[in-house]
Amino acid sequence: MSSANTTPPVAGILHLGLGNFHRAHQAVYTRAALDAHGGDWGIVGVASRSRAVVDALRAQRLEYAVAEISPHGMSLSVPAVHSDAFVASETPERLVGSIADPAIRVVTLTVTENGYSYSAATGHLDVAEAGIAADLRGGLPRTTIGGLARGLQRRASDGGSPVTILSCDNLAENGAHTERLVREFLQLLPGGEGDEALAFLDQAVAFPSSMVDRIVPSTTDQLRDDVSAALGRRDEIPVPAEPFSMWAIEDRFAAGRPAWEAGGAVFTDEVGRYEQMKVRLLNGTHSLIAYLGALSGAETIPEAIVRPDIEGAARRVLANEYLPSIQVPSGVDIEDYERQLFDRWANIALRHRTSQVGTDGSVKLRQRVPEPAVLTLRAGAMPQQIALTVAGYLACIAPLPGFEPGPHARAMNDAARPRLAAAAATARSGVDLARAGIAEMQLLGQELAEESAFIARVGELVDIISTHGVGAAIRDCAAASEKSTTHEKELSA
Ligand code: CS2
Repeated sequence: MSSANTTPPVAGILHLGLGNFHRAHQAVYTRAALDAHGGDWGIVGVASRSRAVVDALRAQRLEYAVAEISPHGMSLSVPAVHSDAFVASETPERLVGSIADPAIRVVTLTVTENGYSYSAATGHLDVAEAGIAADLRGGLPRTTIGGLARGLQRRASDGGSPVTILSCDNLAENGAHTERLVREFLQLLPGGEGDEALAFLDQAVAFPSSMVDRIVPSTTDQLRDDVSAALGRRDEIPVPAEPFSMWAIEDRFAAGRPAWEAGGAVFTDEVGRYEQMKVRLLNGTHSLIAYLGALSGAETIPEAIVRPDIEGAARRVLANEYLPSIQVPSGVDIEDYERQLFDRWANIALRHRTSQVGTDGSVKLRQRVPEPAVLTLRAGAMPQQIALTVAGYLACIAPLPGFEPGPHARAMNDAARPRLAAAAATARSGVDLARAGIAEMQLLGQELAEESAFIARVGELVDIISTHGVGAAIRDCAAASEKSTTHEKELSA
């Protein structure tokens, strides 16, 4: 076990989103950077609302363990990189002040796809969201984007020292996306109030993109007990994580950065390619496994992927629908990458729950599904397995009357659930439900909203799942994919 010395490092990073992912990913790379090169790169961790992690961190001298879990066992490390922690909703003033603090040179974010307050339909800032509307009216910010904008306004007027805002969430072009939302917020402020900050952004603020990857489940009581026993002291907030970890970052920092490469991070101009590869191949396929798995009664991803029908669907979506939509980053052996994905999903010791991956599908699918689906449609084929993923999502979140999706689907949280459930309650068939989610609510963006054949196929699959079960829908899609591959082969023969 590696354990750092106990003096908290001096802070240079403010991190928004103190969840498990940050603590098993960026914190570990930062420990490696500090060990290799030193520097004032301690992290002030900010939780948006919950006190749980902040209280525990403070009670544990700002330390916790990362438990790397594989079928071969568990190994522990203690990153000890946090220099303080607080809750943004309790002290929004401190959030604004910290973003403005010149000692902070990098602000990192893991606030999930859900934390960016943007509209799935347009990709722009969702001004109808209550938090954004309130933040635009003034006062202390409640949203991440509002907080960033207000903090950057303060920083601009306090001397404007350069800073980098680094998104580490599973969003396409997450740097540009974050910058666009912050700018939109500032542009919407009345009377040119945001102008000074906008000029500051032009000159001294960088928003590089990054691709992050590590499967990090939720913490269980069992893990708390196991880790505490191994450490010989109580740890209330250990984080379980798979052995695999990857971080690809665009090297565009306004005021320096930690030597994260010491932990294996890759600095590259091809972050866009890494993001697409990861968000589609890993996350897109993950969603399919989660929804089909939950509907099949699987509590965890490994229990789902050992089912031959789900593994088959996962292999087909990956090879036929996601892979053709990406450009592989140079130096990545894609066959090896794919092999690793299946090994990672099969990590039975990790107990990654289908309900965790299935949560927030309304914002996650928007990132994973539309472009590959549209590309397949443009090439003249129906993206069968993507349609199946979306049908699985709808069947889990908004089951048609009389259909019981099971406890793992019921455990998925999703902000779109009430609206989708209302549509399901009056739907005459799956197509009505698919139309409500894809065309009316535009959960998958504007382009797919107009693809009536895709919507019809999703609806048909919802009906098959509801009347004959998820296995029948998987077989139906497998047969349809088989037919179109044979047809393609005949055409090219
Ligand atoms: C998962 C991701 O919950 C999900 O939607 O697909 O959290 C996934 O485990 C990580 O992105 C892996 O890096």
